[in-house]
Amino acid sequence: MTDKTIIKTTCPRDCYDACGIAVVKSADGRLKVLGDPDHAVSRGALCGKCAIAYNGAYLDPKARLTQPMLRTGPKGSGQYREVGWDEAIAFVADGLKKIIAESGPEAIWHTHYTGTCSAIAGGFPQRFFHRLGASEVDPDSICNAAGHAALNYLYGTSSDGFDPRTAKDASCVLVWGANPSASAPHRHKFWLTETPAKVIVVDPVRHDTAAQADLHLQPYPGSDAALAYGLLHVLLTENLVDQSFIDAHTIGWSDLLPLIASADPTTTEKKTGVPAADIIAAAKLYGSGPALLWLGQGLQRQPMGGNVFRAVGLLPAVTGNFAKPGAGLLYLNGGARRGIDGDYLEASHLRRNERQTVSHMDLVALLRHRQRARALITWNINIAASNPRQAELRDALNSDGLFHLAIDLFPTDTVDHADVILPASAFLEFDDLVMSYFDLTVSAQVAAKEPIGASLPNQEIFRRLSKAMGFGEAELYEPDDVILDNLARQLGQPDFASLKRAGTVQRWAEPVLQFPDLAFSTPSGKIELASSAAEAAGYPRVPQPSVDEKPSGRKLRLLSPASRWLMNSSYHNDPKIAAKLGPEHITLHPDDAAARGLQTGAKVRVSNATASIEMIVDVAPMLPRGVALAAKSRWPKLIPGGLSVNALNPGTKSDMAESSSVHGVEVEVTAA
Ligand SMILES: Nc1nc2c(c(=O)[nH]1)N[C@H]1C(S)=C(S)[C@@H](COP(=O)(O)OP(=O)(O)OC[C@H]3O[C@@H](n4cnc5c(=O)[nH]c(N)nc54)[C@H](O)[C@@H]3O)O[C@H]1N2
Ligand SMILES: Nc1nc2c(c(=O)[nH]1)N[C@H]1C(S)=C(S)[C@@H](COP(=O)(O)OP(=O)(O)OC[C@H]3O[C@@H](n4cnc5c(=O)[nH]c(N)nc54)[C@H](O)[C@@H]3O)O[C@H]1N2
Ligand code: SF4
Ligand SMILES: [Mo]
Repeated sequence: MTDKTIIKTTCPRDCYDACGIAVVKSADGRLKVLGDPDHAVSRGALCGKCAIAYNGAYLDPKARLTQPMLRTGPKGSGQYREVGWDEAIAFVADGLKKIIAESGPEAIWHTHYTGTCSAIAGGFPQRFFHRLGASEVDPDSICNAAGHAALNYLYGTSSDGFDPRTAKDASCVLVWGANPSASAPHRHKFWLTETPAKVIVVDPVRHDTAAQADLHLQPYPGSDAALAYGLLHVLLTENLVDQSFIDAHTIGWSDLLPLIASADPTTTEKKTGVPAADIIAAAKLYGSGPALLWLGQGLQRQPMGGNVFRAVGLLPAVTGNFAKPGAGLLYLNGGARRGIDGDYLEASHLRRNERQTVSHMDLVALLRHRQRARALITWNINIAASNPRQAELRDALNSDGLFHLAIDLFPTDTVDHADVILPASAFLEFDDLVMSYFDLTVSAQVAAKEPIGASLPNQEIFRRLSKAMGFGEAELYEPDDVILDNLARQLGQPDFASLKRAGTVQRWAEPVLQFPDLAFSTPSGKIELASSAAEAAGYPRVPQPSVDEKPSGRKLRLLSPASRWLMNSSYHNDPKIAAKLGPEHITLHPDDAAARGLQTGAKVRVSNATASIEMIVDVAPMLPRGVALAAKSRWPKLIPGGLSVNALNPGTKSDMAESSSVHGVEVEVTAA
């Protein structure tokens, strides 16, 4: 077939999978974006959502932002005029210079997350913000900061996970508080089915991965620390702990013993709702040989998420599950695990002032404080859909006197409030480099088409802004091809061209062990089961076998994890995705539905002190009583009431790192 060319690239979404993509280009220029049949992860099929969106909204100039725009009407009115890049960039630079002169660069805030996880489009813009001296909304506080903080107390790192290839050597894989069937579909379909290991899932929801597992424990949300202690109790009484490993490589074991002693299976069943027999079975399976623990991000999005992570994170330590094949734990595998120099990518040496940060949980308060926040730059993020306190955030974004620049692919709810809108190019339109946060791979992102309209990749937008600001540092103008070659070399490749030819490479030819030399970057150099650093920061020395208080009265605990048809809020604007989603649904346990006289299909009001929205009921016995399930982050403006599930989130901080506790939201559900 000579009339078709195939370009191979990589999906850079915030997803465990990092699928290989084959873009088939016809002679007339039409594109088909498909899963690469030769790629070890995607094996010929993208997930359902990307298969639709990459052939739909992503390629559609009517759906995408294609021209820079300046606001002409009141904030939120949607009135803009198209301008050229020079005018838009000059307007932004003038605005920022004025603010710097009057209030200093700290009054300029930016917020970004993982719209694209590719290295340059995700990392290079930081060079501009460092040079500017801007303040930053702490990125991880919307997602996984509590888990990072907790694992750092325990292991001194949170981003050096197991090598997934080692699953062939494991006798047990324990998936705790993740839902790969939605959030990592190819791990659900292949990785978890191809390992010879027994699979245990711990999740309040009986999702597809839980249903497929050998054993599913279904605790009440927020009771996992107690459940972890229940497992520790059985491991100890069954002689399945590794005492010589504990003695050599951990500190604080004796502090744990009284807590473990009290956590017998019967007590733990009462605290968590998990049958004692299942607790015993799970501990025996986990203790039966080399075991992998996958700590989900959903698990720590809880009021006591840090404590939960410290408690569940004890399991591999007391069973000696490190430095051998088939053993380890994984939260995320960061770029540094592969040798990427983040300081080079982000040029952190350009910063001259101390970086100010706030948690996403405090964003509404920040934006109401006109002295502290005079400008907001949003890029790679859709706060108006993803953040807590949705209605108040919308008002705060609409307030006069806040200078707002939004950079996105699409006209999101966040973009709607901006003074200046700049169109970003999508990953199909430029070269970059992608690192899965699951596998220890490195992949090329390869341009398959021209940028849509006048759009530019993030990095080029920030180069132009640097120039307009009059910044002289060469780092701000380093071209993509030079950066890509430098990054490729850091990752053990001769250059980017060879990575492009290879597509995806394993960073290390053979599966690597986790903590191979059993050295830990904690204060003691050992695994800190008990942590003085945690204690000094106001936490208990050892994680506590505590459970969250259950909601009072008729309130339910609402979980709103990843939807299989959305990537966070992304793709809701694709009409085919919107049709798959239908109206917002809430799933109830049959007893909770009956107690409210509700049946599947009923329209309900879901409310709390923060908001009240309408949803449609599904009744299914897939949850513990007292728990309700919705899905995260639709675009508010695409919902009849103009508010999505995050309107209900009061933005309460978790116990560590001022992080999101979105799975701790409580609601009342009544017939509408
Ligand atoms: N209820 C509830 N809410 C949640 C969660 C939950 O579990 N429940 N999870 C939270 C979590 S884990 C996260 S990480 C956050 C995520 O929340 P967000 O970071 O807001 O994620 P997205 O909604 O995907 O928004 C990313 C935006 O980046 C844009 N984008 C994509 N590529 C590019 C690019 O190359 N350049 C630019 N400039 N823009 C680009 C996309 O179009 C999209 O609008 O949501 C949080 N919200
Ligand atoms: N399709 C799709 N994939 C995604 C995303 C998406 O939005 N859509 N988002 C991406 C992002 S940004 C992230 S951070 C990851 C997140 O992906 P995951 O790590 O899978 O996290 P969540 O989807 O928030 O929640 C996972 C599970 O945690 C469970 N959970 C909630 N509370 C508790 C608890 O107290 N105890 C236990 N044991 N389990 C609990 C939920 O029931 C849910 O099944 O997924 C990424 N992949
Ligand atoms: S979002 Fe995840 S599953 Fe879907 S194509 Fe991208 S990497 Fe694959
Ligand atoms: Mo996330």
